[in-house]
Amino acid sequence: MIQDIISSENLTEFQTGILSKIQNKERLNIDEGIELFKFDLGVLGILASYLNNLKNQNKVYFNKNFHIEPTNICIYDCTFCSYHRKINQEGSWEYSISDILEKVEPYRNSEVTEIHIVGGVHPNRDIHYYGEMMQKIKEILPNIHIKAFTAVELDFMIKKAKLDLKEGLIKLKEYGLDSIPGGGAEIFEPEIRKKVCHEKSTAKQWLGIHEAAHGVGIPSNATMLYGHLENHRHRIEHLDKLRELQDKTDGFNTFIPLKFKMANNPLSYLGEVNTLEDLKMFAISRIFLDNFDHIKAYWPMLGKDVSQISLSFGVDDIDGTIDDSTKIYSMAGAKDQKPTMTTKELIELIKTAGKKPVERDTVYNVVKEH
Ligand code: V47
Ligand code: SF4
Repeated sequence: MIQDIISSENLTEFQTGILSKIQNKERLNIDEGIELFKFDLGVLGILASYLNNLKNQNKVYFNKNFHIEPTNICIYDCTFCSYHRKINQEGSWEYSISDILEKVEPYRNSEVTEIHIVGGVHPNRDIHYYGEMMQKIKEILPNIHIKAFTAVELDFMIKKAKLDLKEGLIKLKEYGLDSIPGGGAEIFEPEIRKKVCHEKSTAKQWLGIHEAAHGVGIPSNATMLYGHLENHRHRIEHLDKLRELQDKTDGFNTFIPLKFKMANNPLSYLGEVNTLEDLKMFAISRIFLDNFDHIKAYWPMLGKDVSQISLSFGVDDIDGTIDDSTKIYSMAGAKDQKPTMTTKELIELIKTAGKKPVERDTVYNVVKEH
């Protein structure tokens, strides 16, 4: 198939070399990664599907999960964020532990395997507060996997507790933290990072926290926020740093490209990139990140239709049931204002794309093949 593209397409010598490398499963360098954006979308789809098929065959993963967002009060004010508020500002919330337990209670004895907990960086909440929250959640749901706190939240709460990174992560693990979601990575390039989230943890800190987590047996996810002020080089350099860390630790479960959503934030004037760009981003992530097994399309952000199409562009995971429990994307203008999909709908979405639905747990153990 790749050979057919090489002989039929009007390609430069550089591009033909890239295709040969992909065919021989050789790693692409940064310049080659950037060049991929010039390829036709159909060609990228074929290349990404070829590589995805080698890793995951026809399988598409999903899980049964829900989110808790304990607070949207945040000390930072990232310019892409529609979600954060200051204390007592209209639209802010800060749930107490008992409020949170009330939200968890309905899932007692359910088949949900994961709870995803992220929120703003609240100035007064520390590691012990969140520790108690996790312990009490596990009293209700003893077998649940807690995937919680972006590296930015962790950075703050660990420093606030005056612990070093390793001690803080070990403490959180003792409290019940099982893995770390991918948020807070945004874009690593320092000049753009300054413009979109100038005060919060640097790229080096984000990578250092994930490396330290992997070192103490806490796996994590990785993300990249794209479609704002960055260019293609910044995106590929971001992927390159993730690929480098994955070589070192093998601790990332999945990579999730996050499309910038424009509503109600200071970067609204930028608009949003189109679906073609989204699909290219998914395919290129699959091609460039040769040491990541999974590429996730987060459906509450992309919408159900585009998530389904992304399955032909290297994606093998569409996250979970969610259960209308996240506000990050609805507040930023996502089409689905109350994101929830039943297991039946998720299975249907995957099957109608010609793929095999596989229910997984957070670390990709198979729960059930459908
Ligand atoms: O770090 C915030 C992003 C992230 C906007 O690990 C925005 O399984 C687009 O990381 N437009 C938090 N993106 C969410 C996150 C995540 C989501 C789903 C699954 C996983 C996982 C992790 O949300 C933030 C930021 O990059 N974000 N505002 C916005 N307007
Ligand atoms: Fe706070 Fe996260 Fe929003 Fe930045 S993206 S302002 S850290 S809630």
